[in-house]
Amino acid sequence: MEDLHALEERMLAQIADAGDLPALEQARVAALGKRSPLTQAMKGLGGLDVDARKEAGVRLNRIKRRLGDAVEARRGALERAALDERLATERVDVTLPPRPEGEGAVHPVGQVLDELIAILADMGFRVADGPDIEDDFHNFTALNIPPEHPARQMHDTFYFRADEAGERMLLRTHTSPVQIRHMQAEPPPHRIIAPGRTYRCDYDMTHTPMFHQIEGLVIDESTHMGHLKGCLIDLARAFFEVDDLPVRFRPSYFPFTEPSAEMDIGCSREGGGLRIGHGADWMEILGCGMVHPKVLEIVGLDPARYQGFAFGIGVERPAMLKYGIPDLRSFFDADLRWLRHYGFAPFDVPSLAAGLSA
Ligand code: 2NL
Repeated sequence: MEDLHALEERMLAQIADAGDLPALEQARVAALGKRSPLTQAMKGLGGLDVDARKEAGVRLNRIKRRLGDAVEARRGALERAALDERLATERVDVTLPPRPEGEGAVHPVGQVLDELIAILADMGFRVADGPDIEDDFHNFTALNIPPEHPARQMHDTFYFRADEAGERMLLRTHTSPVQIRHMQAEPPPHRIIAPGRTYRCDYDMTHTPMFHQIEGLVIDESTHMGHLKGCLIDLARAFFEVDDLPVRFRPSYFPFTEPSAEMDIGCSREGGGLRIGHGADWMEILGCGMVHPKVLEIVGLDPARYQGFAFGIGVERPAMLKYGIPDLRSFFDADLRWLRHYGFAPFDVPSLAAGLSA
């Protein structure tokens, strides 16, 4: 067997000479691998008598440890050298122009939703949400809409197939079920808005099967119709940015409010164009009313103690009016040229103050 000392020196020299990581790996295998003289010598220990085995074992293990340490030290040095080399040669040119990045735009529906939410949030409403797929109870029954009501007919509501128990789920026809769920889950007082998608099986010049709505709900022990009017007048004036916007409330009917009303805003239709805020004509923009006692009872509130108002606003029509978009159906064509034309820059929602100051 080669002299152990000479073997160690030879292996250490090979390790120190390794110029890169593959060469170092070769040196490691030669020094410590299965077929290396060192490993072979360790295998031969079994043939020695006890004292000789002990002494040789100690020597061989010491050499093995020193060779292992030398490999790791060399590896560290090579890696550091490689990093220094990269740092010295690679440079980031901070003067290069940025890569062009496609810029998106906010859809007018999203913009108008954000504007309405910002105004209502400033008044103290909180945003609530809920599922698009609803059950009959939350979409109809809880809102005092009886089974024979026309809104329940197949041609208005998108129904899913009935389950084993015979229950048919549906796509919500308004966001009212969000408010029903909120009243069931939380104690009064309530002051929430429910913005979101709604669905009705209808498609023509002025209807799309999916559209957007914001509903609002205020329930406590003293809110009355005066609060409803003040809130909705402020909302319309802030949204359309006309301080003296003429408004009127007309009696109406909804199963879930009593009394019910529709709110119109003043406009003019002279010369084919439509102008909001001035003129002799009226345009309907929302429905509202005092929450029906039956609805309060269904969600477990005592109508002798609690009362309040609710309203529902379609989003697409105010968006068309405010931003001069002529065709409702174009909203959902997913045409990028249309979006580039009518879209908004992100983070550009005027606050209530900005709206009123216009
Ligand atoms: C419309 C009319 C309206 C409501 C929605 C409502 C919700 C609950 C209770 C009572 Cl939980 N009412 N919502 C009330 C009146 C009118 O919407 O024409 N929307 C576009």
